[in-house]
Amino acid sequence: STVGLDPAIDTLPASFRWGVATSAYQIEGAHEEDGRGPSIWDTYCRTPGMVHNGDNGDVACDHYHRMPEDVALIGSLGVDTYRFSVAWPRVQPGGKGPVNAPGMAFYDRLVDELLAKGIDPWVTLYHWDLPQELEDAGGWPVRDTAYRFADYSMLVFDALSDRVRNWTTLNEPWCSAMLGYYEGRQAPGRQDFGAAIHAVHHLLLGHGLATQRMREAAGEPMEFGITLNMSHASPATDSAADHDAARRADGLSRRIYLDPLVRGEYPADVVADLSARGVEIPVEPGDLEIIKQPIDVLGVNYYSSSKFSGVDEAGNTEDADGVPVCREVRYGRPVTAMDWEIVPEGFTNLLVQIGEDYPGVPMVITENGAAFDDEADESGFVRDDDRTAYLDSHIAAVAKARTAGADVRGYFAWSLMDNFEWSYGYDKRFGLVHVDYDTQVRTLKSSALWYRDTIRRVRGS
Ligand code: GBH
Repeated sequence: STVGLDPAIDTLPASFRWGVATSAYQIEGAHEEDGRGPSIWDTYCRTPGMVHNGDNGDVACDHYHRMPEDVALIGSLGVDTYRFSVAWPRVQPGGKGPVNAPGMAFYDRLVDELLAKGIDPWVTLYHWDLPQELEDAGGWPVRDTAYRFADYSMLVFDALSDRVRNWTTLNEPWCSAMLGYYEGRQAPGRQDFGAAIHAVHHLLLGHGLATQRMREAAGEPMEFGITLNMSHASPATDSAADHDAARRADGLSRRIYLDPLVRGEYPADVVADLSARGVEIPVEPGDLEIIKQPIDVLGVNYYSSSKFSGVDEAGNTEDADGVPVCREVRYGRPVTAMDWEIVPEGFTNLLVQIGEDYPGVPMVITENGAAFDDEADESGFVRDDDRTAYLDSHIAAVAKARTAGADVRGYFAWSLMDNFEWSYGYDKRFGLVHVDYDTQVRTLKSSALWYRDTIRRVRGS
């Protein structure tokens, strides 16, 4: 490849873990097979106007039927770990009750296939596909959903824990709560700030309950954790208003999760800000002890960073509802196809900041990657130097954070292959592997070859 290798990458240790990641609804398809029930994403996709081009995950990458071929593909990249999610509606079609054996059997086969290829399975229990019946009963804003999640987690744990050692409870609870219940940009598409804050607490409670029960049941040492999407929030200027906006942005996106998880308390400033908006976090006695389970590994998903201002374009510091302004301000950098700015130093700063604020919590990058406007040639090959450059600068950013003291132990590229990019449908491609959605043919992009070579080089093999 003509894209260079940032020399910082050479400081990563040979023991550093390398992987690729996917999630169930984004790749599996087979939406009605083997007793799978509907999830909030099936419903959201069928709601006109919610997903680009009216796309849905009915077929996606047809991974459910092509799993052995896909595991071979993962093997060809030379990674040591594969992060995938289990679809709750396959395991419990209605979100409760006994295991749906044919659905669970798919993950059983997947784990066996991975182990046969020498690839360590890394399970995420929830990547946004809540069984629709649980949403009909109130969804994550309702406390009972946390208990349902713990029950579901134990079904998966019982089936796979003889072979799986890496367990992530939730992927990006911020997205589930804020995009799902406040902004409405993801399933279930509600727009109620109070409901979203209730969802935050019940997601965290579900994480705590599930982790407690799995760890109790584990006969041998395993790694339990949660994955958060985070960015580095900095003030747009040195003004007090902008500093306060950055504090509020960081509070609602990062500290409202990490403080209860690691310290067993919600941040006082965030609680005060919420209460000024008439919203209380529905904490019951004992909840915070349950949420504060030891975290063996914190998953960090990073894509971009922005600055924040406490003043809007018209000079106001409050919006029409009296809510303090928190306006995103761009760095002015090149963007990806998602229109997200490319800010690798925000990644370094974020990881160093987490290491300083929450010492003793090892981290793994569970997602990092980018969508670009790929052009496949007749053979399906994509020469994606832009993606390679993104990966290069961001893996280097991780290496720099390690040098500065952050305890980061591994990196997963998002994503193994092009897939269903939620409300963007199939329009946005994040894969290291190109998928032709007409033929389902997979072709390694040049970024995949670069990633494979980089892993080899760091391992010294
Ligand atoms: C991840 O979410 C998901 O885990 C994964 O399933 C998904 O495919 C992948 O990223 C790519 O999107 O939205 O304009 O305010 C990442 C979600 C992306 C949410 C960045 C916050 C900030 C820019 N995050 N986003 S914007």
